[in-house]
Amino acid sequence: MRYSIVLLSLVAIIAATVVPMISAACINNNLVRKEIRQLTPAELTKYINAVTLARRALPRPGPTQYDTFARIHAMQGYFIHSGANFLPWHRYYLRQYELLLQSVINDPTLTVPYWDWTLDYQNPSASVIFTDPYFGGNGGSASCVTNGKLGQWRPLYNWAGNASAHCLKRSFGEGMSRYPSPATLQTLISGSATYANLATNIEIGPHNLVHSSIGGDMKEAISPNDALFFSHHANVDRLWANWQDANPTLAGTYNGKNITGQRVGLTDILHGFPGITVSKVMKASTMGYCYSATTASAAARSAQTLDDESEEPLPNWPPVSAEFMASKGIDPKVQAEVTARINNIIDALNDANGF
Ligand SMILES: [Cu+2]
Repeated sequence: MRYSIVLLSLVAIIAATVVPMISAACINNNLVRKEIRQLTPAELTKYINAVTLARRALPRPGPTQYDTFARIHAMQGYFIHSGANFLPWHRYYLRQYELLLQSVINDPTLTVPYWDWTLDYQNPSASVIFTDPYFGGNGGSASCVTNGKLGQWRPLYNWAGNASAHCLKRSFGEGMSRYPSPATLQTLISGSATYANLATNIEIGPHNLVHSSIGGDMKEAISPNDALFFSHHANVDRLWANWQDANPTLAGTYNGKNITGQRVGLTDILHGFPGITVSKVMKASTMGYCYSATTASAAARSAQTLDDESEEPLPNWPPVSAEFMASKGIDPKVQAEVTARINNIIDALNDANGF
């Protein structure tokens, strides 16, 4: 009897130590990344202040911290897209941004809020995200964004990473009408049987769609010029973390190819981050953060008119433009193969769902 109690406690201890290793769920002391509409007014203010501070001119001449950080993405642009390393690279990059913001406001509890764009799928351009308290709206004359606490900003670098100060630009496109519903996205994610499938499904599907539909800086290699980038990518990262949670046996797997054609492995170094291997970013929990569940977001839901009864058919993702590919140095042949695959997947999902 006594023995079995000890055994039971041992099992409990093992379970308690093992579970966090495979889960990004919010347990232990992980910092919680919330949906941006779940932030309290004080939390939103803190986040905006941090971004504003990272964008302020420094006492020394030269770029702001924010500009420099955005340029990292432009410089690595070719290597970190259209391949398996897309998810780990952006996970690490996003975490470094979070640490940067923490440092400028001297608050290690700050987290980057994610933007769950599926909550806005019925009319993304009318989302509260694009209003003054958040990121500001569509660009006007010359595509310049003129409102919003995070929208009024003159980034320093252009798509090539050269100094070329300009207004922050957005130019909403027709892709705005094709954001996936929560159910559609869920089907896409849960239908991804391998890591390689998942990475492609997320990147070529909704990830590219959100970037290209917002347009302007967001559709260039210098997309982090727009603070929306980080909340968009927090959501992308959340999809990977959720998939890892839902598939414990696949959570530690990393496979597929990079854009260069190279087969990937856990010991690969993340481009531009010497010494940082993919294995170091496989678990959100060991990186110190986790994601809140969107379903807990009463505010987000109440701001929308979600109707679970009338699901829209699965969208056809728009093709990536030649201009977009050129700006990323993407080989159109490789892109065509990937696009064909995603279309097949979408078609198969449509069939399976009777649309
Ligand atoms: Cu990117």
